[in-house]
Amino acid sequence: MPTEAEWTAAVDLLNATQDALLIAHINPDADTIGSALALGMVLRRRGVRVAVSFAEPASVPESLAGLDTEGLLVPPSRVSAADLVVALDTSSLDRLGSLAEHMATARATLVIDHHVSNTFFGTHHLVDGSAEATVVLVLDLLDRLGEPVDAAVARCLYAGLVTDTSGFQRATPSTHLRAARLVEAGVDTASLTRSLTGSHSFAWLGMLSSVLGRAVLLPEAAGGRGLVYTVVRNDDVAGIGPDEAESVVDIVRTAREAEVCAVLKELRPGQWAVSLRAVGAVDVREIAVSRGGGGHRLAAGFSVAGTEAEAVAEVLAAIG
Ligand SMILES: [Mn+2]
Repeated sequence: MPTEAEWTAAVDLLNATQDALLIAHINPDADTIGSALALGMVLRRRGVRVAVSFAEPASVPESLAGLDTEGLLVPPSRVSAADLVVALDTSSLDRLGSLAEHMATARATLVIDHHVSNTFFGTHHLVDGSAEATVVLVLDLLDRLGEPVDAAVARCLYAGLVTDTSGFQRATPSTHLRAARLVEAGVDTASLTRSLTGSHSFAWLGMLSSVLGRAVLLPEAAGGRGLVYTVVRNDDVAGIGPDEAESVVDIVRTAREAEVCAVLKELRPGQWAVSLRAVGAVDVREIAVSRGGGGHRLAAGFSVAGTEAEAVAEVLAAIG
């Protein structure tokens, strides 16, 4: 949890800035984009020059595009040096991709994050590994800045909250209370949740059919707790966009016979992103960290290189 001195220092930084660059992590999710846009909207209302960006991929995932109601997102090539750089939901410098260079030239850098693996790579930090989402820290920061939360800001914060808690399954009472505040501020929860996680192109159904058809259950794996895994090949997602594969893991993990779930997604030939999920006792963050990745106890990921068979073998070896 941040100390009072860290909160005060962050508030002082934001009160002093005229020029802020807010950076989300590569392959952005709703927590990092929602955090950056919410803080960006509030700073712009104060007259601060604000840009929000992320290094890759080239465009914002369709499910998140609707959060940028004020046009704050800027492509990385159009980002210029800023007085204050804020990194959101980002555990280490490499997760900023090519935008990491702006951390070196800023007068001050503030890291706002909830990953327990955070490497404290800024000049200032608001890091709480027990927070369910980075948006929780941003909301508390807005309160300390004395800024009201309007409907547009609340929408961005709610987006991070509902996704990082898997639809509030993992939310504490205080997080439910924060969510209630956001709903009171005017979030249309049904339409927002549908655009974030509840709607897909028709072609997504075909992709899902192929990918689920090759799912494998290994009841003896993960120390006898069971593993279910599948592979998303490049041609499975042809024409529907790679971020549409993000939801596969949430379906595969519903298999009752397995406490651990893995989905291998082919980013480009020979390069795989592995998403891990767990219920119960298995700490998938430990598994991911052992292979150079990271995440949280019940949701983590890492990368592997090689053919499909090699990638699967490495994942099976990592899980045990
Ligand atoms: Mn997060």
